[in-house]
Amino acid sequence: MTNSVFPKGFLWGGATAANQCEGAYNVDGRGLANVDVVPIGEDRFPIISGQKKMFDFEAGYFYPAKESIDFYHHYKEDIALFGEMGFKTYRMSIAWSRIFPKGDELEPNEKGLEFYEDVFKECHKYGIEPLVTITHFDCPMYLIEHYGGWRNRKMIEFYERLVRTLFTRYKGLVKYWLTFNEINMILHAPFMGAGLYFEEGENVEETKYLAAHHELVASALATKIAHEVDPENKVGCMLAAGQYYPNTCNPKDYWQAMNEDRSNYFFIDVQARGEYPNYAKKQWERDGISFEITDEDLQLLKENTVDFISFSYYSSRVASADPSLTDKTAGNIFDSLKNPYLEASEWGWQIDPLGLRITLNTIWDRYQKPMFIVENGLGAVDTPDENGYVEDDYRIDYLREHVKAMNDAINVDGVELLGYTTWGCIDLVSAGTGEMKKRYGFIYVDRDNEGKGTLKRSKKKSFDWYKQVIASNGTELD
Ligand code: P53
Repeated sequence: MTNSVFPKGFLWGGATAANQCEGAYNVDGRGLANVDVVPIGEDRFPIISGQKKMFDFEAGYFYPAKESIDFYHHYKEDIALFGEMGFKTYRMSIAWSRIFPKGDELEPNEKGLEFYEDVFKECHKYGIEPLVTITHFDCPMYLIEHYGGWRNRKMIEFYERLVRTLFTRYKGLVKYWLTFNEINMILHAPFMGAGLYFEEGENVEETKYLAAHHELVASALATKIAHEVDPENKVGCMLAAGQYYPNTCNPKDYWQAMNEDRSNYFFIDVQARGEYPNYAKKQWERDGISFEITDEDLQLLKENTVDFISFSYYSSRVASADPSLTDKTAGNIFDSLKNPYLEASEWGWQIDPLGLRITLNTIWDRYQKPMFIVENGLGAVDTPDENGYVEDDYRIDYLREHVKAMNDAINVDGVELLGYTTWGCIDLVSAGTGEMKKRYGFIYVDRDNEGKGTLKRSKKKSFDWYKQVIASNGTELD
């Protein structure tokens, strides 16, 4: 590592998502959302991937998002702790169904708007700049039941109404916005990413790309409106990133890795460059995929590219052209072979700090737009003492190595990076598994997988470590 100098004004902070922390699923007029009705347990994956239908709560299941860590009623206490750590930014998301409970109303729910206004004001008290994900896997259930989710073009109109409301109401309070969390998730967990449940006989691939097109147009439209409402607004796209490595130097493996990467970068190619890439158009032709793309859509995409590129990074991935190789990594929504050079977390996610540097460089080379790492961290089992204190050296080690990799990418390689928000800065519900015990936080929350616990917050060892990292602007990592 060379001299550690992070840019002045580098935005250190942490990240959460509404459905994974707020709870209060039916409070103050909030409507039901897709993210509410995904239970913990073995049916979770079939449901979030649109294979099993669950449009409401059913007996015999536990739904962790209903209460989650009840950030809705604890936000003052939680933001005070973020302030104590010295956060410069806090990434959080809006629950769409708090603002428009059904999704197709003409007038917003004032109670929902007030809640986020209070949250933003609370952040500013501590000098914390909010970074707001407009949609983090959220979709009102009403829009899914009555319109079919993002497969319906009408969704663009409802989303437009949502963003116009947010940009207008929060002008001066928020300037960093992300349109869709992990937009490539639509291909892997389409019920979670786009409210898609597939009927029998439906062309799944075509529906996914149709819904993706609607999200991409909605994202461009949001970017346009954000800039019109306030030229200070900065809008980013958001990718679940992680470079694919070829399993061997066999050119066929390299080609496979390149194609896997393209299936993810496809989204950012559109959002950052403003056009559908030829490789995708050719692929659709070969697969017989076609759907309506209007001239107006193409113009919106072209004229409204994003200001910056944000992404989550947990791990790199491995691809092979040999279908007989089946030793895959566990518990991750993205397909990857195991990498024998890397250690793994308790959930089988492989740990690769250099992979973060590689990913940062690849994205920079491809787009030359400022980047923002908006998720990174280690999901682990924590064992608190009687005061709720956790000696989480494993988490500190993970984060330290990733901060070093980020430093190398900035100072050795010259990439442009705006900030870094660690995932789940306070313990929250896992998106992939619905568990509470897969913890990422600097702050421990007393709650378990069955929803038992006092919800009491306490600092882990990593709390003071991160505080020091921020205070020293990334120079003191030990
Ligand atoms: P959990 C899979 C692969 C990469 C990113 O994930 C993913 C997922 C979903 O599991 O999602 C992001 O909670 C997402 C967050 C999520 C976080 O990664 O499964 O944006 O909502 O919590 C970590 O450990």
